[in-house]
Amino acid sequence: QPDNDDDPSLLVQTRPKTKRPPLYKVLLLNDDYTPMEFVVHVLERFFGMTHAEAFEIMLIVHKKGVAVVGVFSHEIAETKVGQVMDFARRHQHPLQCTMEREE
Ligand code: NFA
Repeated sequence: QPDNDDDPSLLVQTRPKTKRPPLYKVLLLNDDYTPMEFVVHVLERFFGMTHAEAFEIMLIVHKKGVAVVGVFSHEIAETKVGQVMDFARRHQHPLQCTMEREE
């Protein structure tokens, strides 16, 4: 039998690798036309926020240009982005929602 006891390339893995799947930030972007109340409604409807929470986050987006409105698995994040974009388009508002992998 070959003896690999002194080959360092075969002995480097010490920790068990239990890599978790990446998470994705869902971002809401400001624009000049979408009504504030519509954005508040979106945050209540699709992100489970109370009216007060939704109003607070809406104002952050309005003032800073963008905010993270939730962090999800890839599949859930894609669903949220799609729901917001469809809802905005159906109401003819230019509201933009995107997702970004967390570092
Ligand atoms: N800036 C928009 C307005 O003044 C409100 C808004 C907030 C739009 C957050 C998009 C996102 N009507």
